[in-house]
Amino acid sequence: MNTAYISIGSNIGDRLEHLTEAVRALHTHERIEVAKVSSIYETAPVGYTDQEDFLNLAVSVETSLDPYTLLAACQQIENGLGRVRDIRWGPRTVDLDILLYNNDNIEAENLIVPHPRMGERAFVLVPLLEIAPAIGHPVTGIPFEVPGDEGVLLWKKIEEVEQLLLGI
Ligand code: GSY
Repeated sequence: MNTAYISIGSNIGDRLEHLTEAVRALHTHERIEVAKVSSIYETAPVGYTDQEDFLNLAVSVETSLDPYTLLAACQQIENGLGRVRDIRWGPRTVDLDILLYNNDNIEAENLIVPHPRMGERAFVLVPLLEIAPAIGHPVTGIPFEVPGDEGVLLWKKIEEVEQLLLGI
């Protein structure tokens, strides 16, 4: 079995509903089990800033899928929830980014793991470190540290999210 960490974000329409649907879709996949969910954070947009605030969370999954098939499953969930890829870094119904897959270092055309920008993004690291506090970079072993949590506000606490999304 493999462990992967996935960052999920939404900033269009019913953001909570989109996150909920995305986590449920992962969890109901026959070869993916969502093991942990973080709190949900409301976060200021990074990159293309002229857009609405996001809701973001991180999940850990146990999966028998290889990373590329996991990526395809994530993209299928995005497409199923109506994601249209138009503006790069622009608004999105839902976005699932594979952050880490075991301790693998993957540099393929369609998949880079660890996610190349995760070390600079508080909206990724605040939720990730909540569910994996001691996690480090698979190559360097250096623990990830949040580069200041400005623009990242707690929106729904982890206990409520666990209940909502995992029924625990
Ligand atoms: O890479 C994920 C999409 N995205 C986000 C996001 O999820 N949250 C915030 N706060 N900013 C973002 N910019 C992009 S692109």
